[in-house]
Amino acid sequence: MKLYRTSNGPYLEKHGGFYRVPETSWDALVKHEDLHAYLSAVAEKSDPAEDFSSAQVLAPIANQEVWASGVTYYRSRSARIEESKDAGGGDFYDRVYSAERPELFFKATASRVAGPGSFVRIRSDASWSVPEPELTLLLNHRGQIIGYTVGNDMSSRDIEGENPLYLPQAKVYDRSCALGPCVLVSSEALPSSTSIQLEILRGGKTEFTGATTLAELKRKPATLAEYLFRDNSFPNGAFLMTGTGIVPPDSFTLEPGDQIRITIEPIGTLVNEVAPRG
Ligand code: DO4
Ligand code: MG
Repeated sequence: MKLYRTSNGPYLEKHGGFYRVPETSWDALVKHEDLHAYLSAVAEKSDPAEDFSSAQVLAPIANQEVWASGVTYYRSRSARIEESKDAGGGDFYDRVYSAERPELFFKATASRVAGPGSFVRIRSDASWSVPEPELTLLLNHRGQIIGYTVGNDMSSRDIEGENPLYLPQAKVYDRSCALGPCVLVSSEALPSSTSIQLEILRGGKTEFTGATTLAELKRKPATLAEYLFRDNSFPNGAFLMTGTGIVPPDSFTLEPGDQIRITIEPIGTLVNEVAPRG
């Protein structure tokens, strides 16, 4: 069951049919006692809506904060060690990969998040920018996983590599995060065979492709969520990105006009374009 936030309000997709959701407050949906049961009842009691295609699909976020996990895949650990070796930061990444406590960092508020089909940005003062395709958890105010979406943790690798303390600047800026196209509403863990695919198109041609699976994710999503909610409350719930396992080669940097396509079945494909400079 998939939940979309659109310019016409929320829609539910079930067995190929789209249904309007009577509860129009996204925060209230995230806070619902049992979202899955509520949406199942909506699909059973209502007729499919014909007007979904006329609605603009928006990022599935209202007053939730977005947080992110770091160095949860071996590929990410190796890339960070390489990029920060001149700054003497490499050891930190190795240590956090093996430590019990995960790396969690603040990523975005809703105003910084790009929805499906809209622009993401690269920083004007960065020279090495990449997308990070990440399975993203939707957590309710109790810290329970109530769904999954596709996330892009846009990152400035030169700024991050210059000094690990620059991480917030490398990670948090306008349109540095994309979420969508929907929330797969489920509290079940996704199978380890779940694949995450990244394709970057430049001038309509494939410039980079990469793939991984959740089998490569070192930490359990539920453990990441548990750490985020330790002594930290989220009255409207939160999104938690689970880290990247796909890193383009060091020679690659994003350019304005690049199209970024991230697919996680069974959620869908999140497509964004890099905004023109300025
Ligand atoms: O430690 C820096 C950030 C790592 C990250 O964003 C990732 O592994 O996905
Ligand atoms: Mg990341």
